[in-house]
Amino acid sequence: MQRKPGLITGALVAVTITAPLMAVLYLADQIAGLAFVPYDFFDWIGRVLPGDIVIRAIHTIVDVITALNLGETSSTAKTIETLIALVQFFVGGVVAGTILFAVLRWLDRARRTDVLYVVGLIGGAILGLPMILISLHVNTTADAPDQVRVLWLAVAFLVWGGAITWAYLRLKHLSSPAEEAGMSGVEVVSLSRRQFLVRVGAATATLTVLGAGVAYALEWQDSREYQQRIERNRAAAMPDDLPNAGADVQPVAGTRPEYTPLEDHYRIDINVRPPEIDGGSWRLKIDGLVDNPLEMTIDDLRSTYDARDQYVTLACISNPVAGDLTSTTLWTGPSLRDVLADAGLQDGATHLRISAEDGFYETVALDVVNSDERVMLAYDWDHIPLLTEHGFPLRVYIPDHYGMKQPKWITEIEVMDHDEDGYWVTRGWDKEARMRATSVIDVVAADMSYEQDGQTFVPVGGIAHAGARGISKVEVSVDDGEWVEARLRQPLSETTWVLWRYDWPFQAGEHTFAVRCYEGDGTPQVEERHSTMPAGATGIHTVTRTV
Ligand SMILES: Nc1nc2c(c(=O)[nH]1)N[C@H]1C(S)=C(S)[C@@H](COP(=O)(O)O)O[C@H]1N2
Ligand SMILES: [Mo]
Repeated sequence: MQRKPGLITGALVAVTITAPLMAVLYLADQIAGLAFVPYDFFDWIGRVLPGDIVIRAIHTIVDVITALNLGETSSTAKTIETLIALVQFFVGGVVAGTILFAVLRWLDRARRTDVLYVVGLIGGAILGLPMILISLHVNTTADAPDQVRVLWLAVAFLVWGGAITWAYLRLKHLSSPAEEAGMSGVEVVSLSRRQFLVRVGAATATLTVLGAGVAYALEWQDSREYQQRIERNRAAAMPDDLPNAGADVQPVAGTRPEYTPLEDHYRIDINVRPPEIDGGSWRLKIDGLVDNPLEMTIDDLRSTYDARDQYVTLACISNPVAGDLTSTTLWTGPSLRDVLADAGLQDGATHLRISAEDGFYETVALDVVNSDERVMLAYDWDHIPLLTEHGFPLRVYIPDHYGMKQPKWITEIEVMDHDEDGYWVTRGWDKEARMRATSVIDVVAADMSYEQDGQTFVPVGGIAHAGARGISKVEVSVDDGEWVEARLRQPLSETTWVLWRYDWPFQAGEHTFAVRCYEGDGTPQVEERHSTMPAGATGIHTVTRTV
C-alpha cells in the first residue's frame, strides 16, 4: 500500500503552483491588458473592510514611513501596498492550494483519477470565481474586453487546480522511504518525491522569474515613457512664467520647491494602480435634477467653456504636521457652475454627487459651487492633460478642503435634493474636511549663513498654508523664546502655500526652532497637537539643530 503524500508536501506543491500563476497573470496583464487579480483583490479588501480598520492601517503605514524615514510618503506607501497585495494573494493561494491538496488526499480512497481531476478543477473554480467577480467589479486598468478577461482568468485558475491535482497524483505513486522502512505516522519526503518536487519547483521557478521579469520590464518601459512625457513638458513650461517671479522675498535654499515638479506631486487614492481611462470613449455625465442631462467628451469641455488657471496647494487629510502629502501645481479647466448652467438645475437641487471610475465619490453643496468660480473641473495640470495617477481625464477642485473631497477620474455628476456622506466620510473621516492651517520648517540653512553689521545670520525657511484662507503672518520662536515675525514671500495664488523665511541671529549650539502661522483674517493656527484623524493634523512644528 502506498503512503499518501502529507500536508507539508501539499504546501510545497501549492507554493510551486501559485507563484507561476501570479507571474503569468502579471505577464498577461502587461502584454494583453488583462487584469492582475492580486491588485484587484487588495483594492476590493480595502473597499469592503470596515472604515476604521482601513483608516488605522493607512495611518500606521504613514507612521512607519515617517518614523523609519523610508522616503517620500505617498510613493513608498504605494510600494508597501503593492507588496502587501502580492504577499496576501500568494499566501491565500498557498493556503487554498494546501487545502485542495488535503481534500484530494482525503477523497482519494480508490477513487478514479478523473474524479480527482474534477475535484481539482472545482477547487480552482472555488478560488477563481470570486476573483473573477472581484476583478470585474473593481478593476479599472484592464483594457481587454470583459469576456476575454473572464475566460482568461477562468482558464488560469482551472489550470492552477488541475496542476495541483496532477502533482498530487504523481507524488502518490512515488514511494517514500518511511514505508519502505515500515514506519508510519512520520512524514518523510522520499528521495523520489523530493526529486519530483525539485524538478517541478525548478520548472515553475523559471516560469515565475521569466514571466515576472518580462512583465516588469514592460511596466518599467511604460513608466519611462511617462517620465519622458513629463520632462518634455518641463522644458516647455519654465518656472519664469510663475506669477510671483518678481517677488522680493527669496526662498531659503533647502525650502521645498514652491511649485512642485509634476512627478513629485504626492499621489493618494484607493487603487494599487490608478484607473486607466480611454480619453476617446470617456464621457462626463451630468444627470439627476437637471432639465437637460448632459454627456460630454473631454473635447466638448475644452472647446465649450472658458478655462481658468488656478495655482493650488492640495493636501491629504492623512498628512501629518510637516508631512509631504501636500504639493502645489497649476490646475486648468472650466468653472463647474458654468457647466452646470447648461444642464439646467431644477428647483429643489441642493447638492452634487461626484462619482469616479474607481467607485470613489463625494458630495458638494450647490451653494459652494455657485458662489465660487474657483470650484472647477480640471483637465490639465502643469499645462498638460492630467497624468493617469492624478485623475485623467477629469477631476474636480473644491478650494479650502482636503483632497478627500475632490474626486479624480470623475465620470458622473448627479444633481440631488439632499446631502450624502462621501467615500471617506462614511469610513470615519471628517465630513467638512476643511484644510487646517499649518506651518512647517523645511530648513535651518546653517551653510547659508551670512554676516551683516557684525552679526551672523542663519536663514530659516519653510511653508505655511491655510487652504483658501490665506496666511497673514508667520512667527518663529527659538528655544522657547519670544515669537518673531518671519518674512512672507508673495504666494503663487491665494489657494497655495506661502513660503516664509526668518533670518535668525546666529548663536552657536543646539537650538530648537518652532513655527506658527495666522490665517488671512488673523485666526491663529491650532497649536495643540492632534493626529490626522478625523479632521486633519494640528500642532506646532519644531526642529532641533546643532549649528
Ligand atoms: N477617484 C478618486 N479620487 C480621489 C481619491 C481616490 O481614492 N479616488 N483620493 C482622494 C484623496 S484622499 C486625495 S488626498 C487626493 C489626492 O490627489 P493626488 O493623488 O492627485 O495628489 O485625491 C482624492 N481624489
Ligand atoms: Mo487624502
